[in-house]
Amino acid sequence: MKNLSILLFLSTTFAFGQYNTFYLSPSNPVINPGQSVNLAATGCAGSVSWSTGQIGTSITVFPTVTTKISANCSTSGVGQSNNEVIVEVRYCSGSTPENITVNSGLSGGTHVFEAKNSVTGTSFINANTNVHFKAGKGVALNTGFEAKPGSIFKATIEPCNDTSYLATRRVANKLNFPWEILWGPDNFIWMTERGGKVSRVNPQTGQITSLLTIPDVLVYGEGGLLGMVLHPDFSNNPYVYIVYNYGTTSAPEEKVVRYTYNGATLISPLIILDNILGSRNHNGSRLVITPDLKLFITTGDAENTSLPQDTTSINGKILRINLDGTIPADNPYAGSPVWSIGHRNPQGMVYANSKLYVSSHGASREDEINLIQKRGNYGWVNVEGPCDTPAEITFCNNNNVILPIFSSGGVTWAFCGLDYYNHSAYPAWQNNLLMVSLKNQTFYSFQLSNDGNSIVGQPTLYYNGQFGRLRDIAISPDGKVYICTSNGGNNDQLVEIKPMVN
Ligand SMILES: [Ca+2]
Ligand SMILES: [Ca+2]
Ligand SMILES: [Ca+2]
Repeated sequence: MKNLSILLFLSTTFAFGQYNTFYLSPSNPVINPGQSVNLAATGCAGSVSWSTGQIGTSITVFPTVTTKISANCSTSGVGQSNNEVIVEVRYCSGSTPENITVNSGLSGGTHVFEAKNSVTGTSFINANTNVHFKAGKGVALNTGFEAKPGSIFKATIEPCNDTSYLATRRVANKLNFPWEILWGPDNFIWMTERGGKVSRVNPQTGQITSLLTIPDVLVYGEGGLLGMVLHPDFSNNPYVYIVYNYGTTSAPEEKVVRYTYNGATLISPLIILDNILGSRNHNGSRLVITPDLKLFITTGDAENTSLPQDTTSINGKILRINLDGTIPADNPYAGSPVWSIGHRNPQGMVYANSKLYVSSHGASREDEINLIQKRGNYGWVNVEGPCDTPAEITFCNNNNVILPIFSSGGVTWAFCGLDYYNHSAYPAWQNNLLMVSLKNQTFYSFQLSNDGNSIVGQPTLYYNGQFGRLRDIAISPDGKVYICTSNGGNNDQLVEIKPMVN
C-alpha cells in the first residue's frame, strides 16, 4: 500500500441549536503520514449524519480536491447542524489508479477499505461499527454516510513513496470566469472576473474583497475584463493595469487602462492604450511588466487573419509600451507598440530568466509556447507550429519565422495561463514553465533547459479533467501554486496546490 493521504480539519465555528449542543472531536486534527484520526460527534442524543452543505444526502470527496463535510445531529427527527469537516486529499505522483466501491449497510466490527486511487460507494454505518478508509490519491464517499452513536469514521494516512507531493485545497468557489489571478505584494491574490469585477482574495480564508466592477466592460463571447498586472513598485506606485473589451458587439474594441489602488477601491482610470480591435473570440490580453518597466500586452487576431502579418496593425501581436502608454524609443517599428508579429490568440505570458515566454491557442492544432524576440515573426496565419508543409517551408524561408519551443502537434489543448516556477518547495518544478489549458482541462509542467531557451522532453500532466477548464495560474513567494477554473455558471473555483514533503 502506497500513496495514501488524507488530511482532515475541523472548522472552529460551531453552531448551537435549539435542542442540544454537539461537537466534533478531535477539533482541528493535523494528520501526518503514518498517523490516523477518528472522527466522532459528541453530545448528540440522537443520530449523526455526515453530509455536504445543506443537502445532507451525498458526500463526494474528489481526489486532490478539498471537500467540506458537515455533520448533522438529529434528535427526535429534528436536525441540528452544522459543524464542518474539511477533507483535504493529497496527490501523489506515480500512483496507479485502482478504485473500490464500498457497499451500504455496514454493521458491526471494523471494516477497512484500501485502494490506490479512491474508495467510492455508499456507506451506512450502524451502531458500534467502525469504517476505515485508506486510499492513495483520494477517497470518494457517496451518499448518506450516517454514523450511528458509537460509530467511528477513520481515515488513515500512509506515506507516499514520493519525497515530495502535492496537496490541493479549494480556496474559493462560486466565482464566475476568473481570468487573471496574480499574487499581490499584500499577500492577497488579485483576481479579475470576465464580467468586470476586480477583487482581492485572502488565500487562507478564501474571503473575497471586491475592489471595483469596471463600468464599461463589454462582455461578449470570450471577451470582457481579462488581463491584469500590478506595478512592480506597488507601495510607491499603486497602479493596477487591466485590459478589457469595450464598445459594442458590432464593433468590439479592447483597451488597457491604469487604475490607482487607494487601499479600498480602484480610482482615477487612465487610458494607456485603446482602439485595439476586439472580437467575440481571439482577444489575447495577458499583461506583463518587465524589470525595466516596460508593459507587454498580447493581442489576438480578432478573428481577422489579415492582421497578424500586417506590421501596421496592433492585432495578432505582442506589444511593448512604457507604463504611461508612450512608445519606447528602442521598439523595432518606430512609433509603434509592435514588438513581435504573427500571433493568433496568445493567452499566457510570463517573464523569467530575462526572457519572455508566451502561450497561444492554435486553430484546431499546434497550440504553441514561444520565446519572444524583438521583431520576431511567429508565423500565423501562414504557419502553424513547425514549418513542415511545402507552403510553410517557403514562407518560413522568406520571413525568418521563429519556431515554437513547444507545439501540441495535431491536436489543440487550448493553452492558456502561463507562469514560471523555480522554488525549492517543489524541486521537480525548478526552472519549469507551468501552464493550464481550457479544452483538455489539464495543469502542465514543462522543464526548461538550463539556458531557458528550450523545453526539455514532454510536459508532465496533472489533474486532467478534475477541475474542468483551467484559465490561469499564480504562484506565492513560498512556492504554492494557485489555479482558477473557467467553467462559468457562478461555480468557478480557485484551487491551491501546495507542495509538501514527507
Ligand atoms: Ca496569473
Ligand atoms: Ca507559430
Ligand atoms: Ca506546421
